[in-house]
Parts: sequence; C-alpha cells; structure tokens
Amino acid sequence: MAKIGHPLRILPQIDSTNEEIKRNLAANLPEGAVVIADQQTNGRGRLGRSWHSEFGSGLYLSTLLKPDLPPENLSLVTLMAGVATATAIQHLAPVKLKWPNDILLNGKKLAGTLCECIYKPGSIPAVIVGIGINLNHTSFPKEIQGIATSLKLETGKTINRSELVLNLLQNLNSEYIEFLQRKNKNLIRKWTEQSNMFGKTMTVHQKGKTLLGTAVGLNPQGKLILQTPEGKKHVLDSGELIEATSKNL
Ligand code: BT5
Repeated sequence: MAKIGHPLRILPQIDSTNEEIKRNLAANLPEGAVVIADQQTNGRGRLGRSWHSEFGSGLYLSTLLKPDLPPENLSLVTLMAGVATATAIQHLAPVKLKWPNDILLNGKKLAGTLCECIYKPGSIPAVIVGIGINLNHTSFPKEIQGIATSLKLETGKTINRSELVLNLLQNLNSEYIEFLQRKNKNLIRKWTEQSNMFGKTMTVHQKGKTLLGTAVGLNPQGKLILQTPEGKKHVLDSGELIEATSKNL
C-alpha cells in the first residue's frame, strides 16, 4: 500500500479536485496521490449537486486509492473517509457523522465526502476520495446559509489548514490500512460511535416515495438499516438521500 499524501499537489484554483485526479488516471497517477485546491470553480457533491468552495476558506482535497478488494467493499470507503475526517476535526469541535457522507456540527453541515469508483472488470478499481471541510467561512450563500456552517463560525477560532491536512492524511492512512485488512467491524463501530443518528426517526426519499422509520444501525457492508413503525427493516444503499425529520413528522 502506498502512503496517502505522496505525491501532493496544492493548486490555487481548479474546477474540482476529484476531476483533477480523474484527468490524471490515464497517466498512471500512483495510489496515495493527493490534490488540494485553494478554490474550486465547480466543486461537486453527490448526484450532480454542487459544493460551495470559496477561495481560501475551506479544505478541498482528493486522494486516489487503488484497493484490490471486491466492489461490494467499496461503499465502506465512504464510511472510512467519514471516520478519518471526523477524527481529524474532533479535537477542534464535537462533530457528528450522518449517513452516508455528512459531517455535522451543531446540526449543520460542516463537511462532506464524495467517493467515486472507476471499476473496470479485470482491473483494480480506482477510487477517488474527495473531502470538503468548511474551515474559515464567515458566511455562506443564501441557498445554503440555513444548513451549512464552518469551524470558524462555530468555534470563533481561525483554523490552520496545513495542520488539519496533516492530521487528516495520517487518519486516512491508518483507516486505509485497516480497510485493506478488512477490519470492517472496527470501521462500522468507529463510525457508529461518532454518529448520533441512531434511534432517531428519519424520512428517506427514494424512487419517488417517502419512507419513515428509525435508524437502527449499519449492516456489515455499511448500509443503513431503517425500521418502520410496523417493524419492517429496510436496508438502504448509500446512493439514497436521508433527511433528519423532526420538522416533517
Ligand atoms: C457532499 O455532497 O457533501 C460531497 C461534498 C464533497 C466536496 C469535496 S471538495 C473536494 C472534492 N472535490 C469535489 O468536487 N468534491 C469533493 P452532497 O451530500 O450531495 O451534498 C451537497 C449539498 O450540500 C448541496 O446540494 C448543498 O445543499 C450543500 N452544500 C453545498 N456546499 C456546501 C458547503 N460548502 N458546506 C455545507 N453544505 C454545502
């Protein structure tokens, strides 16, 4: 396994750090390569959504992994990225993980991860792990000001990006070593310990329908188990969107 963080490029501006890694795959970019940008002009979220990436205020980082594991293990990469990110921030603020890819602080979104897998039958998958963390933003655009927050806004402190990057890369390395050793139970335990969503009633929007239930745990593949009031358990894929709900109940 290569060490995550070598080579490391810091760019003043790019469309998306995930895209930059993707563009370099054909040139045999090595596992562990990291791209960081001061600003993204087309930062991406899941399902075609965008990630607000203003200059100098956030951490926008992507890394390339090449885990020689079956595709069914790959959804656990999102949990791994979440655990590594939350652990790197925990000494600054009490962040919580929300399935599948959110890192919340005081109920607002502080960070998100975007894991993209390029899987060609017969070859080792290329997995691009993108991480966006709001560090020193003092405001957000109208569309997200009610749901987004930054470490600066919540703690009043100015955050040193380099220190956080070092911490994050160390955590990603140690989590990735365990991931390759298939210590999935450990990962699920760590993820669960850093989340406060279990036991809560949630609504899930999937395929045009709304499902209401209690989040009761993660299965060994990292999928969310939701139990309906009738006692039926649904296992949800990471592609589905979950929203915390007290207001819609
Ligand atoms: C995510 O998507 O949370 C994944 C975010 C990943 C960003 C990183 S930055 C480095 C790398 N390069 C990229 O291009 N992306 C990755 P999702 O769960 O779909 O959440 C997106 C939604 O979060 C948006 O539709 C907004 O509602 C909200 N949002 C957008 N920007 C935000 C921000 N800076 N902070 C908090 N919420 C935001």
